[in-house]
Parts: sequence; structure tokens; C-alpha cells
Amino acid sequence: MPRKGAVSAPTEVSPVVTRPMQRSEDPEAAFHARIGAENLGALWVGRRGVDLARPGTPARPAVWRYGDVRPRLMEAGGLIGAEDAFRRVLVLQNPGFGGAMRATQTLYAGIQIVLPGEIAPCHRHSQTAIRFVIEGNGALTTVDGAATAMAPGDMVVTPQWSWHDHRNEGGEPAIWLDILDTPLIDALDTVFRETHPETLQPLTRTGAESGPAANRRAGPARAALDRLARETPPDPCLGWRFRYDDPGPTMAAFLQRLPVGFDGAPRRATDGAVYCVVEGEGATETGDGAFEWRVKDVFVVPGWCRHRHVSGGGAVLFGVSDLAVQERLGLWRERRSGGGES
Ligand code: 1HN
Repeated sequence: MPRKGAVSAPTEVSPVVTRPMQRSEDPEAAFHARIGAENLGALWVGRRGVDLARPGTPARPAVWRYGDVRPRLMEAGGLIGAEDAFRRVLVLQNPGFGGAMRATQTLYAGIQIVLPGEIAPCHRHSQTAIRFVIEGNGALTTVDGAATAMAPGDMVVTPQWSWHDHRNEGGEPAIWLDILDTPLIDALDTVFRETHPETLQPLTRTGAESGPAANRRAGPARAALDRLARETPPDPCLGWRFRYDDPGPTMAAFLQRLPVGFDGAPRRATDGAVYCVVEGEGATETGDGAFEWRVKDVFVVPGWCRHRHVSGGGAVLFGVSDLAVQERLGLWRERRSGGGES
């Protein structure tokens, strides 16, 4: 006996004729159709078949290989200037979001290229940006009147609502990973943006080369990670992880070392993360398949995705996640397992 409300298969008559008749004869289906037109929906129907015990992000584990992306960046460089594009970026679109500009549920990620002599004009917005330099010396980013040189392995933070522009005064392409909290800020309907009246803002102060900004340089960050590795045993899931000082209210940034012969234990955490491989190679295994990565590749581990890293020769990863906002809201969770798939 079919349950009330279940749609039975049409038999001999044409479905074109049958379906409307069945709907009007079925009081529950008729009810849903009627209230839908009144902008109402039945919760018990909307939740049917949905696992309410855990989050279900559409984000998928994904990897972008630098060997594939770099030629596309160079092609883009021949198609449009940095100033015309405003930001010449290839966006890393997680395949789970059907072409939307999302790497994870809350993070946007893209790879930006500024060719020698080019300028990316000044603007500001309510999102926070974290940049991690992949290649090229000679680019400068100016944030609220202070210019900062960008060298490979450096992390630069553009705080929310701070004026910023980029220029490349060197002789080689400057390429970096941009990670912004755009999907999160957008979900709050709080994205604002303003263009500066000048292409490059005036330099009004010298760069803050002490405090957090200094520790975001490749050298000091690496020294801090190496010190951790000398002084503490590796975490079975993470290896050694150095957390950068305060990159803003929503995101956390890490430099992480997987030791030689690493055969990581499985872990899941609610913060979805974007990683850039700084050194070495390895692989990440997830319930959705495994992928290999090598230096300069970028990969995503979505929130609450059970995964483990392996690396024969050891590796260094740079990572950004939405951990900071989850901590502030008291939502962050982690599970290290063995069993228990929930
Ligand atoms: C932005 O301001 C930059 O300043 C890069 O380099 C990417 C993506 C979305 C919104 C703002 C930049 C961006 C962005």
C-alpha cells in the first residue's frame, strides 16, 4: 500500500493528462502546491532524506595543479592587462558549487598575476584578504598608505576596509594566492566596495615590519615552524602547525610541516581549508577519493571532511581556513578517529 502523498507511476494513460489529475486528487500534494504559491513550505517535507546530524557542505575535496594553472595565467596575461581587469585572477571554483566563485562554503580563492610594470588599481572592501606569494620578486602591495614587498613564501593581510593596490616593479611575473572571506561576508549581506580616486594611493607611512606583519614574512614564519618542530613532537594528524598571529576576524592561517615518512591519522574539523604546497609532495586521502599534490599546487579540504595526509619525503603546507570566525561563534569542532563516521 503506497504511503499517502507518494506519487504512483502512471500506467496506461498519458502522463500529461494523469499528473495534474493525481495532484488535485491528492490532498497533501495539493496542499504543498497551494502553499508554495503563498511563499510557504512544509518543514517536514523539506527535511525528508536530509541528514540533520551533521553539516552537509556541497564543497568537494579538490586540487588545482600549478603546472596546469600557470600556463592559463600567462595566457590571461596576454589577453587583458592587470589594470583593465582590475584584478587579473583565475578563480579556483570548487566543483561542488557549480561554477560559483567559492573554494569552500565560506572562502573565495584565486591566483593573481601581475606582470612586470603592471598595476592593480586601488580599492577597498569589507572582506578581509590573505595573500600568499607563490612566485616572483619585485611586487609591492600598498595597504592603507604603507608599501610591503612581496616575495615567495610571504603572507600579506589586507584587513577589511583598508585601501590596497598592487604593482610589480620587478622583472618577472608576480603570482600569488588570494584568499578572501567573500562567501561569508556575502551571506551576511555586508559586502561593500569603494574605488580609490587615484590608481595608486599615496604612500603615507612606512611598512610595519615589526609585530604580526614581520612574522608573516617567509623567513620568520619558517623559523617559527622549525622551532616548533625542534621543540615539540609532531601531531599525528597535522605534523607541526604554526598559526600566524591575527590575520583578521574570520580566517586563520597556518604554516604546517609534515615530517619525512608521514602517514597521517584521519581527522575532520568544521573549518574548511585551502592549502598551498610550499615544499615537497604528498597526497591527501578523503572519503571522496585521494589526490596527490606537489609544490605550488593548491588544494581544498572542505569542512567536516574526514581526511588524512601522507608524505614520503616530508612537506610544508600553507593553509587558510574559516577557523577564526568559528571560534568566535563557539562552533568549531574537531574529531580525530579511528572509527565513528559521524
Ligand atoms: C581583491 O580585492 C583582490 O585586491 C583580489 O588583489 C581578489 C576577489 C574578490 C574581491 C576582491 C585584490 C578579489 C578581491
